[in-house]
Amino acid sequence: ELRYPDRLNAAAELLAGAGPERPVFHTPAGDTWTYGELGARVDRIAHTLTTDLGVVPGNRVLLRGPTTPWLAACWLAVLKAGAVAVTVLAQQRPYELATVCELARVSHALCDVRSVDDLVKAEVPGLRITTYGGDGPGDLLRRTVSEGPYEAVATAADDVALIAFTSGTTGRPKGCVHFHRDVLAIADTFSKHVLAPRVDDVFAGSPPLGFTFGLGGLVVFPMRAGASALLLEQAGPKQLLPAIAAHGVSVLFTAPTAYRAMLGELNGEGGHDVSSLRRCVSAGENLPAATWRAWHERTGLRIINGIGATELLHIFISAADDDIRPGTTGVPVPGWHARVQDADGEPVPDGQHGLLAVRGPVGCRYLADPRQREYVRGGWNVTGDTYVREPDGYFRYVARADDMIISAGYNIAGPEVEEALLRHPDVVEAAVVGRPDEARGQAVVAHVVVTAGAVRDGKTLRTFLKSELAPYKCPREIVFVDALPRTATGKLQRFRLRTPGDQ
Ligand code: 3SK
Repeated sequence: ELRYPDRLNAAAELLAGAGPERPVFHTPAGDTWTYGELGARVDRIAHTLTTDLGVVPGNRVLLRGPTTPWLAACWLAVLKAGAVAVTVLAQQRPYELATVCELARVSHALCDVRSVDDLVKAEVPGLRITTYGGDGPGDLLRRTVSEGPYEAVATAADDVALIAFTSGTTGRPKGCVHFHRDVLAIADTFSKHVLAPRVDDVFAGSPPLGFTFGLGGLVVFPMRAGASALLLEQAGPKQLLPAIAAHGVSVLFTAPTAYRAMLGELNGEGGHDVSSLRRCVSAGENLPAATWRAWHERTGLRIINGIGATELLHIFISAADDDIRPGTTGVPVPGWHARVQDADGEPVPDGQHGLLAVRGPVGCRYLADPRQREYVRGGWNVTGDTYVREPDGYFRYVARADDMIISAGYNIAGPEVEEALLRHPDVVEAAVVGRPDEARGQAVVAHVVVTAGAVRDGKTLRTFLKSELAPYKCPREIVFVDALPRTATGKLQRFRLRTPGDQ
């Protein structure tokens, strides 16, 4: 069982992870920040927050920007000042940002100057926005009036540190509330026992810091181990592969789609040196055994598959080294318990499909949302995934139990895309589903009914959606239909839309 002192500030703990001369962050341009430099910058930002911007413990501060050391420094400073970091993805659009700010009652924002336009357009009443420069502190430090060390606010271990947003199945984003102790618990369970990081490890990967997969893998885990991370603003397979060789990356975090794309590159003419890698983590969607085998054959590396959730902050089922069984997710991470149960919460026998239920050091706490009652049942977190526990105790993924679309590692709620479509004056009905897609796992497909006489123009609708939604949520295909398939009682039959030509 994990035990933490009653007073615990996660940022102060992470900053104390290594001596001041040790490297903590690297950039693709070749800059390196040491723990000492990071600590000094975090202190200056924390001074700015409290002295200049009037932030007090408990205030919610939105963080927005591409993955850079400055974004990580802002996150640490918010926690060090006892405030609550509210994280969003850099691609989120004004409507989505306004919703998040309203739900989390955000008072301040620290925003990369390159991502500020949409936040301004969100027109959040009373929001105080401070920008930092793309590759420097910008306004953030120019405003600083106090210098010198900043004493971390003596937060309680179960004071709120982070509200991480995830798309809900009904389209209304859900804020997942996490404590200071939760931030350390993900490092002291999955990272410590499965990754077993070393001080000279260099972490890198594709998930952004606005996604807890990335926040854990690129900031919390390396810092808890006194190691370092390469922070990449552009982290597609084409950028990851050369960066691995150039920076000696040893621990890689990405999604199955990226492993498949990297295999394509590795098997192509250019070739890349990936010999520095010793750990490869895959999460965000199910990792097919074929991808695992192809990667192993090409690189000799055994991918660490894992299932995590924003609700539970990071990975809770996984396996390491020789314990890895391709085609399964693994076993509960030390500190976690898992079982497969039926809709009434009764455990089902091994070998049978059911709902995955887990409990451990981090629990789901939705911010003022009745969906809490569906996720946490009888003390178990019911993740919405259908799983089988094999007789040898390994957990095997079957499917999502609800209508979430998982495309290229992103969780997308069909109803959220439908809501955006319905904001277009010509759209009368919309149904958005995920269709099997070789490259992405699933592709977002929208079925749309337009008003009589309106032009069936997919291009116009797509342009409209781009201003309403993050690009990864925008449908790959828009199908115009006369009517949506419904039951006699008027309920939408989504399953009939998932196979092309079935509607
Ligand atoms: O949502 C996920 O799939 C996930 C995976 C790993 C770690 C964290 C998260 C949220």
